[in-house]
Amino acid sequence: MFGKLKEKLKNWAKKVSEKAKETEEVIEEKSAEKLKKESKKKSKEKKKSEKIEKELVEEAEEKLFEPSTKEIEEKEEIKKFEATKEIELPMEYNTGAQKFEPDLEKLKEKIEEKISEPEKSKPGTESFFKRVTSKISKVKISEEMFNVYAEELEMLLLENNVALEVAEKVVYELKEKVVGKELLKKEVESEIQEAFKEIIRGILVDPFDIIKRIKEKKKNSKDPFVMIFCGVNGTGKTTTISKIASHLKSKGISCVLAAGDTFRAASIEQLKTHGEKIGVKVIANDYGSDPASVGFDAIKYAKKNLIDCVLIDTAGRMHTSKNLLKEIEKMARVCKPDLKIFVGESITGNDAIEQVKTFNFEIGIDGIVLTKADIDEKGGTALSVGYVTKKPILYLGTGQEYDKIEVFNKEKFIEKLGL
Ligand SMILES: Nc1nc2c(ncn2[C@@H]2O[C@H](COP(=O)(O)OP(=O)(O)OP(=O)(O)O)[C@@H](O)[C@H]2O)c(=O)[nH]1
Ligand SMILES: [Mg+2]
Repeated sequence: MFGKLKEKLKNWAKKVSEKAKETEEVIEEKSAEKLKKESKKKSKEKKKSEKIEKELVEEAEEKLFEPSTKEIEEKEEIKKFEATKEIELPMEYNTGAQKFEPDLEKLKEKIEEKISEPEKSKPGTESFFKRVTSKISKVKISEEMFNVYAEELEMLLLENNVALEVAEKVVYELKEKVVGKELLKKEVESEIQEAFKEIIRGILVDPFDIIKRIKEKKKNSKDPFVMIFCGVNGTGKTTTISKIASHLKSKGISCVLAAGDTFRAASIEQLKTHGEKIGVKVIANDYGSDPASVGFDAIKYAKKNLIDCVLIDTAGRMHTSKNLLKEIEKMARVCKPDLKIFVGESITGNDAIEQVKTFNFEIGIDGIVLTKADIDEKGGTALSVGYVTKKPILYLGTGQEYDKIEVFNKEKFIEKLGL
């Protein structure tokens, strides 16, 4: 399920992360190289200026008390004074006086030695290269680099049934999240995946709990909870109704099914067969009769028999057929359903997006069931169908059997995408 999108997103994140590492390494190495060169140049300049300074001092010593040398001399004196503090006083034995006396010659030598020692690196400067090296393990994804791969990302999303507006949103938000951000090298790929996760979380609409809604209605009213299912031909409406009724029954919620497809041959028998198999009553009328009245009859039956929930089947209709859309709008007016649920196929891609948009525009849907997710390799429809309508996916159909239905869960979906 959804394997293609999962694989493609993973590969893309890996590729971008590898590229980011490569590119940034070169940049950092370059800058390290540059810094080394600069530092060499500076130390050369420093040595040169020290040499000049020394010459100046010597010159100044020759020109004693000249005002121009005064400062240099003072500095030199301070240096000497500081050096004497660190030097142990050398002693020599004066045989004449028969005692040890300070060896002034040696002291002078030692002072000279001390002050000509190279200056120790100041705090902050010694960790400089260390800082550069630590920077090497961090990378930044540049805007230019991201743009190169953005088109590829958009294409792979579109190829995997993600609607254009959703693909554009993913690319835009990912750019906002990763471009220019300093990332640890080893974390680039996971950071991209984390960003994907967050974006997808924002795109998917939070589903509501149908069972909770049914129970709430039951608490406050004697009327049953009514759901009407619509969609184009063959998407799995009848099968989904049976699956949901079976699921509700297992949760202690009683149901009745309304055979509202009075148009397609054998549709009534099909629903009756399902009803028998799951042990749920089916209300039906003749073929060609008004589907709204079948729904109405089923609601009446539920009220009379204190049944919690009515699920109304409808004939498949193309989203391009205005007349048939009017018919379902009439059914909605008569039956006043608590939920109008669109049933679409996960595998249909962009067509499913167009269908759901039209049904939503014409009758205002409340939620979506995406069927055949078990045979959907791509996964993009599930990502987009809610976003374009701002309505939640409530269930995923994952097979032909009655138990092959999953309550839609955002986090599980993200997990299925391998993120
Ligand atoms: N693999 C798979 N097949 C499904 C799923 N849901 C439904 N089907 C199959 O899809 C086919 C059509 O299902 P129906 O329930 O008759 O579809 P429908 O929307 O009621 O069709 P019409 O009434 O003709 O518009 C059947 O063969 C179902 O078994 C699903 O989640 N996974
Ligand atoms: Mg049907």
